[in-house]
Amino acid sequence: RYTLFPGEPRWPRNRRDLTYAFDPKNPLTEEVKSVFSRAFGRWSDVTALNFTLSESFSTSDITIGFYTGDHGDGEPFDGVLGTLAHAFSPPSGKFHLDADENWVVSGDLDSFLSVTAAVDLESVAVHEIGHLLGLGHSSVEESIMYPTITTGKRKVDLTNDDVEGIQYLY
Ligand code: TQI
Ligand code: ZN
Repeated sequence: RYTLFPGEPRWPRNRRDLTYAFDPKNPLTEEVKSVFSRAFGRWSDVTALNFTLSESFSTSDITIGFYTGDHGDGEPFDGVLGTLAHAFSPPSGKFHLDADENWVVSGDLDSFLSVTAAVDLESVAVHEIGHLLGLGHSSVEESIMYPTITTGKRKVDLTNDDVEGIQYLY
């Protein structure tokens, strides 16, 4: 079953259009940006929420960046594997990814086979966006919010459990 954070934090009712922006300190390719767009789309498909890419990092609801090691929020990254990314509950909007991971963007099987400790970016993004929106971890093994991911595997489809959780909140 899905869980929520203590106090059930969520984005307020009058904020159904949320903006997201990428840290201009690490320029990303259009291909990488499109992975995040798809990941947001999986959640907007099942809620009244809309996510729009903004050019303004300082004023966006959700801010996304890739960082290494200690990046100033008291939760340092740890190199390859271990912590892959973290996101904070509403209304923080902070979504940080460990730049030291071997992120796989295209998602095809060959890229997993040829990359050591490959981590699928879209799978992690869908999970972290769940946290950004207020979902904790789920006990349902197939769910996006289950607290384990297998390296070299892709898990991007919301399960009924994920949908029930997000539709409870929004
Ligand atoms: N990052 C953890 C996570 O997102 C951070 C975390 C630990 C956390 N406990 C939490 C966040 C409680 C919110 C609430 O779960 S991680 C997975 C998964 C991570 C883990 O780098 O370990 C995914 C990132 F679920 F597969 F284990 C992405 Cl998909
Ligand atoms: Zn998690």
